[in-house]
Amino acid sequence: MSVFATLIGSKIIFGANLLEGYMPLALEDSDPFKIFNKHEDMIVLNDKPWNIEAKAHLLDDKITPNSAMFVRNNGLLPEDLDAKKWTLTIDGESVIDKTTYTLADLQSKFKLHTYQLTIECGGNGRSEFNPPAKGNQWTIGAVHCATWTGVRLKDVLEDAGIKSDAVYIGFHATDIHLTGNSNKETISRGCPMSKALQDETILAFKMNGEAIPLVHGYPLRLVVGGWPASVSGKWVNRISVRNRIHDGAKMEGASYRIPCEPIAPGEKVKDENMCIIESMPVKSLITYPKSGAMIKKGQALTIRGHAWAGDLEVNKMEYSIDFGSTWTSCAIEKPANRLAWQHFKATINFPEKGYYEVWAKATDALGAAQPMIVPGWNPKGYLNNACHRIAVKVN
Ligand SMILES: Nc1nc2c(c(=O)[nH]1)N[C@H]1C(S)=C(S)[C@@H](COP(=O)(O)O)O[C@H]1N2
Ligand SMILES: [Mo]
Repeated sequence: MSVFATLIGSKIIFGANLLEGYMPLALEDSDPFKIFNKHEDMIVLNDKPWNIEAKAHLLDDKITPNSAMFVRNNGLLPEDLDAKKWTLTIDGESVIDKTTYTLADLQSKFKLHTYQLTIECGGNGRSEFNPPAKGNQWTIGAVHCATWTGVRLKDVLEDAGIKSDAVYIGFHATDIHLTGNSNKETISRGCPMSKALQDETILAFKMNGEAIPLVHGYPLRLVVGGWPASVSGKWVNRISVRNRIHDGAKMEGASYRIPCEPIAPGEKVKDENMCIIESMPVKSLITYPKSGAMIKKGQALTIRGHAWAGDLEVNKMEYSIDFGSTWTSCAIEKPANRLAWQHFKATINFPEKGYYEVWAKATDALGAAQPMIVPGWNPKGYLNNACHRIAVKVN
């Protein structure tokens, strides 16, 4: 019952008397747009678990508002969630002192930091792979860059003490496995110490200046910008410092892994030849105008959007109106901080009346550019960073 209380935002008096399967009136239409405060143009891919994606034009803001943030849940929302009683435990083979903190401890003991962090689901763009890959058929909308406020994971880990053999961290969370089995974790992933100890890797209490919305990890979330969003554990109550690569749920097999060497589409790969995805590849999105824009002949069109490149910065942003034959530079801003997406714009003049596509291509600091077509097929359909395009008609 108590997940209802969390969603309604108020204790249900006499809730213990509710019959099993009874839906409180307040949630009767169980409208995800209302429950989660999402924009009505968001697309619900699945409701058990909730998976909701954005459309490009909804991501136009420099800092993504909750209303346009995609939702990716592997299990069911946590129940009996009480922030006042919430604790975070640091444990694992490679912690010196297993330590438990309340949220108040974390906030009073460590300095608060605020960063804009780009988080993209490893499966964003999966819908374009052929042969198709199973899983949520994300198009382009499983990415966001919100402002997160919290304490550095590094400060907390150093307070508990890290042994010299530490190689990885793994998060544990309180969401509920789809089977309802409380011994099973929905997802428990992590990253190497080098990423865990970066300044921008934080344990956040706030998103865009307010308490984190329930579906995005209230009351405590690990935020690891630039890496597959699956590393950014929601509802985190434990972080293990490991002396080996973390082996939690969805770390092994083909989960969030790609073939270490490229393969042919549809080819089978042995688990031992699959490598963990780390920094996400360079990518960009045109957020204005909406695909299908109509303009008048002689009218200039200013396009805008964002570009990001995992742990790297985006150095160059270009657009093409001739299906990739020639490219013209866009103006691109510096990131607000490391791991924040960068904003671009360009004003385009179209030579004559007719149908055009505007393609956008970002290049990262090491010279890697987005491919124009879907890149390396892989069994789970990760890392599609093909150029985004929009249709424009000049009348
Ligand atoms: N505890 C927990 N953390 C989680 C998940 C989850 O199911 N449970 N999903 C992960 C995945 S796969 C993604 S893509 C992001 C989605 O974050 P969002 O829903 O805030 O956009 O959360 C990650 N953290
Ligand atoms: Mo994800």
